[in-house]
Formats: sequence, structure tokens, C-alpha cells
Amino acid sequence: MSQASPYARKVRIVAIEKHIELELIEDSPSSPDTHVPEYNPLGKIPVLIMDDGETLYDSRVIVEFLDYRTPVHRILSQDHNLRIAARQWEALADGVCDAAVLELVESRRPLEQQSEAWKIRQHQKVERGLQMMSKQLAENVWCVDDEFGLADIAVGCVLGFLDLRFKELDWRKQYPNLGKFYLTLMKRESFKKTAPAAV
Ligand SMILES: N[C@@H](CCC(=O)N[C@@H](CS)C(=O)NCC(=O)O)C(=O)O
Repeated sequence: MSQASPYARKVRIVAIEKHIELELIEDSPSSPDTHVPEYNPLGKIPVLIMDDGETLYDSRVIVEFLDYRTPVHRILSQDHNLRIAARQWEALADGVCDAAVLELVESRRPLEQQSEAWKIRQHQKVERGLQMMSKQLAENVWCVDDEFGLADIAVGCVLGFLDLRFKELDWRKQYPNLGKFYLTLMKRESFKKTAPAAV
């Protein structure tokens, strides 16, 4: 995992909320000497390496696995409709992360190789995603059924990632309800302990 990865943060938060201890191994998948592809053919983090050497990826599979390992503080409802609602939130939040990462990677290429159209396309996904999150959250405390769960964790992770890598976006100004929501999340130990440090 990497401290800055929003997907790895999602898994770490779920583990903390559920009191499951994980040994964290840091590995940057973009570094030439990365070991990630030995555990995940897609070369992406997070990967969960189990005691028997079996591996699980991606973050969505890992959080489901962790949630079913212990009934302590379930983050996914047993109710089908609520579960689908949470998964939809997660898909939206992760999709915003995916687009933000693609935009970031493109903007780090040599200027003459960058595609402005590609960056705009990704950025629009980020903007539309934020708009949808704000609209769906409205003035509710939590994303689904007035209960803290996976949807809130996923949204919190993307907001934290935007703070880290897209400071200029100023999403709090545009969407005060998301700002209030993130403040509530940041009161939790799991969010405090996993807050990404600027690198
Ligand atoms: N859908 C995956 C996304 C994971 C992902 O894209 N992780 C990034 C780090 S933030 C990564 O490993 N990128 C390396 C690469 O794409 O080669 C998940 O939820 O785990």
C-alpha cells in the first residue's frame, strides 16, 4: 500500500473500524523495483496478502472480505437495497478517484506529450462526480440510511485525496455540505489515523 492511495486508505479505515489488525507493507507500484505485480497482476494497490499467501484485490473485494470476517461494526448492510445503494456510492467515489488519478498522471508527463482534451475529460468526471455526491448527500449526516458505513468511507477517501492532490479545486466552497460531511468524518479515529500526509 501507499500512504497517499485513497483506495488503500479505504481498506485501512475499514480495518480500523472493525478492529482488524493489518500489517502494512508500503510499496509504490510506480517505482521500478516494486513487488506489487507479484501479488496483483494488475500492478495496483491495495493488495491483501493472507497468512496462507493467497492474495485479494482490489479495494472493493478486500473491504467486503474484511466486513464478513467479523460482525463487529458492519460497514455493509445485510439489506439488499441498502447494500446496492452503498456500492453505488462507492462506485461513484472510486470513479472520481480513478479520473483524478488519470488527470494527475497526465499532468505529470512532459508538457509537449500531454493531451489537454484527455485532462479535461477526466476533470469533468471529477466535477460531475462531486456534484452528484453533494446532491445525493444533501443535508443528511451519512450517505445511506442515516448510518455510517462503506459509502461514507469511500466518499471521505476521495475528498481527502482531492485535498492532497487537487488543492486548487476548493470543493468545500462549491459544496459546503461535503465540507461539513468531511469534518464529521475527520472526528473518527479511523480517519484521523489514516489522514494522508503531503508528499
Ligand atoms: N480499483 C482499484 C484501483 C486501485 C488503484 O488504481 N491504485 C493505484 C494507487 S492509488 C495504483 O496502484 N496505481 C498503479 C497503476 O495503475 O499502475 C482498487 O479499488 O483497488
